[in-house]
This record gives sequence, C-alpha cells and structure tokens, in this order.
Amino acid sequence: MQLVIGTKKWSTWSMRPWLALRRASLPFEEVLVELRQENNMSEAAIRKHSPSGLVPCLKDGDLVVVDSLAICEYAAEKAPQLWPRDPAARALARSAAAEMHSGFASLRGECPMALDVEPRPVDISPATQANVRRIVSLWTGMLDRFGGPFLAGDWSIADAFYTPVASRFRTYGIRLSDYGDDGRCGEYSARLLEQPEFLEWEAASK
Ligand SMILES: N[C@@H](CCC(=O)N[C@@H](CS)C(=O)NCC(=O)O)C(=O)O
Repeated sequence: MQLVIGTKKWSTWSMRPWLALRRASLPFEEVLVELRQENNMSEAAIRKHSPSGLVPCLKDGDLVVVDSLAICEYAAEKAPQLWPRDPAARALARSAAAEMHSGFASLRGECPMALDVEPRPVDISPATQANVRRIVSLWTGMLDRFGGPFLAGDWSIADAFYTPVASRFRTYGIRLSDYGDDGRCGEYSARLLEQPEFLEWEAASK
C-alpha cells in the first residue's frame, strides 16, 4: 500500500490514517507531498495521486481510497482491532470519529495544527470555546463509560481522530479545566501525544 500524505507539521487529515496504519503494523510506503507550494504546485502534485485533489489518499494495487475516514475504515478491514470489538463501544468510537471528521470547524479554522510552533496560550473565540466544551463533554462521557485509557478502552481509530486535537490544545495553551474537565481529559490529551506513533510523526515533521 502507498499512503499519500501532506506536510507533517500541518496535515491533520494525513496524520489520522498514518497513525492507524502504523498502530496496526500494516506495511505501507509513504509518499509525501509538500503543501502550500506556490503557483498551485501542491494541488498539481496531489492530483497525480488523488482524484479528489486532497490528501490523504491510499493506493492499494488499482484501488485508490480518498478521505481520512474511508482510509481508516479500509485499514480496519485488514486490522479489525482498529475498532473496538464490542458493538456498542464500536458505535460510540465511530460516532466520536465521525463527529470530529465532520465538525469542530471553528477549532480547526482558528487553531490549525502547527507542530513547529512553540506552545503559547491564545484567546479563542466563543465558537471555538463551544467546540472545546463539547470535546471535553464527549471525552469525559467516553472515558467514564469505558474506563480509559483511550476513548473506547483500547486505542482505536477514534483516538487517531483526536490526536491532532490534542496537539492543538497543547500548541494554543487551551486548558481543559476551564471547559469542565475534571482532569481526565487533560491526562487523555497528554497520553495521545505520548504514543509512539505520534512521536514518530512529530519527529519526522521536524
Ligand atoms: N475530508 C478530507 C479532508 C482532506 C483535506 O482537506 N486535506 C488537505 C490537507 S490536510 C488538502 O489536501 N489540502 C490541499 C492543499 O493544501 O493543497 C479527509 O478527511 O481526508
């Protein structure tokens, strides 16, 4: 398999399936496209691989799968442990991943992932505050229900989807205790950033 990804310090969508493939020890070749090149050169480079014009994109023989969530689902076909075995846990893990995939636009726009930026606290808008409050509530509910250490117990694709969120919280100095966290979300967020797959991605981004 080949996974086409964008610049590691910025590309959150690329990071998610990359983490899932690595976590499951599925072998793949990485193809890196530099984002934000001048004269639309990034788009031209991406389009050589990805019909959507976006990364990530996974190639497996003549199969081309675009979109981070679809790629993670394809990985889970090969490595079912990427989702919880229990149907209820799997449903909630999928729900959490889907909510991230289609939501939290304000947080994503206002606090882009920037792994090269020194962490410093910033003021965030009411819309982004509402996103953070919802994430704290979602994480607390899942950590309560499944007892951690990850959202649905063992590490799953849901955790891949929230790893870039954890990096944003760190970079922009967002204190989860200001948004209703009793401490467990902060610990979970830090745990995501201690996982070997994230550390490998982060080191490569530098
Ligand atoms: N919904 C898509 C979003 C993919 C996306 O927006 N990718 C960005 C990079 S993170 C991209 O390819 N942008 C094109 C560019 O920067 O030239 C997914 O989940 O994969």
